[in-house]
Amino acid sequence: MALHAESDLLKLQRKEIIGIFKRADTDASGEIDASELHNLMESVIGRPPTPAEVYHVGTHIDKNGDHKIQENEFVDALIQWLAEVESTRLKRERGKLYLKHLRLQIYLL
Ligand SMILES: [Ca+2]
Ligand SMILES: [Ca+2]
Repeated sequence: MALHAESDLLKLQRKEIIGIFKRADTDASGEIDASELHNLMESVIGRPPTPAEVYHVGTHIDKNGDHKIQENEFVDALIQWLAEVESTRLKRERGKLYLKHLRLQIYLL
């Protein structure tokens, strides 16, 4: 499904994500390198990430393979991640609703 226009929420998310990117890019090079990614992950997960974790996240976000994260790569990855989180949440809620419906059916039998 193609997105015709970004929702306000998405615009807000994009702005916030760019803000996170700019804060993570501590030397203002316009890219997040491995050590900046390490620091960003530490602030997110509350402990220093292992080199494997940094590598895993880095290669997932780094689409052009230059071992650095550009702003568009970062924004795309986080928006996709947020969308996945949201759809998982919706699925779970739909599941709960289904269960409620099922219980009601059983009750009415
Ligand atoms: Ca940088
Ligand atoms: Ca890159």
